[in-house]
Amino acid sequence: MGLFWSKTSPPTDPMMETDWCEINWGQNNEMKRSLRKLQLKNPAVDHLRILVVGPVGGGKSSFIQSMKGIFLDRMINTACTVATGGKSFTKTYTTNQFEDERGRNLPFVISDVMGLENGRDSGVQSRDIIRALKGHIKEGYTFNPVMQCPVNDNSSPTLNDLVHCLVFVIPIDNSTANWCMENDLIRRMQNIRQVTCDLGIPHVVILTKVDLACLHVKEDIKLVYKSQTIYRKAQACSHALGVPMSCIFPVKNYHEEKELNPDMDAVLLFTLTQILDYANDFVKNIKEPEGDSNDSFFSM
Ligand SMILES: Nc1nc2c(ncn2[C@@H]2O[C@H](COP(=O)(O)OP(=O)(O)O)[C@@H](O)[C@H]2O)c(=O)[nH]1
Ligand SMILES: [Mg+2]
Repeated sequence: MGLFWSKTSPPTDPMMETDWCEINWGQNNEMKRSLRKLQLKNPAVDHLRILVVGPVGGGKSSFIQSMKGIFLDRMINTACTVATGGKSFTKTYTTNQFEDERGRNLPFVISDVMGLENGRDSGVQSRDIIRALKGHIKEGYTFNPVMQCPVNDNSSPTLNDLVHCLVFVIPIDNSTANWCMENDLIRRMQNIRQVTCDLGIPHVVILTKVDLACLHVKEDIKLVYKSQTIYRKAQACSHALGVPMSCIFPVKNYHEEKELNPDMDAVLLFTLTQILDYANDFVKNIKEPEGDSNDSFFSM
């Protein structure tokens, strides 16, 4: 385990012969339309809830902001939401809603938490993430790295408060990844994944900063599923976290661009479509608890 990125090849590796995943380029409007009209598979659920977790500076907020921009069909200002230093900019449990360019709400939300950090007394505590998964953390709760969220913060969560798909956001550029992927952080993510598995909540991994990991991809995002460098990092991540390759999605977030790029949008929209499909499959089988136990949501 440990610094599993450091053994990776230089960023100018040759391309693979075939893509390890096919993206339908040029279908952005169709993908956006399907997501807007997504039929939720459980009538008691108003929206699918996605939770993003991962190391501070990994690109969680940038992923959310990129999605907002894509659906609004314009760039949005991220100066107050995206981190520039090593500390987490996001301190509260924040749920992001999405609307399209005509102001219509989309049938999903993405919740953002404080980033994971190395060391016991910094970053979000794993137990708080587990509480968030079960819907026990209220909107606006301010995370405290040295104190867990009180047990009764939200003692009677509804189906809409539960997390329907967990997304680990992991940067794969060498400079951030080397300190992000310390044993301590990997272990914490493995623990969170184990609880997610126990609860039956689907989860995926998004690999960010692919442009910094591979020069070819920086020049042409369409090569993202052809780059050997990115494929190997995805495999390393799959082994470290125990998540199958089919659930690992490399993306490039908007970070320095001044206008939208249809190929970047295609990769991001493809990824979101998969995540929401998993979330929608999950809600199909969940019911309101009958007794007092909040965990009975998960006894299917
Ligand atoms: N080059 C590049 N930079 C990115 C990408 N995603 C995020 N960033 C940058 O990484 C930094 C941290 O991002 P942020 O979204 O705040 O991370 P968070 O702490 O996980 O929410 C910011 O400076 C972003 O602009 C990406 O895909 N490529
Ligand atoms: Mg953030």
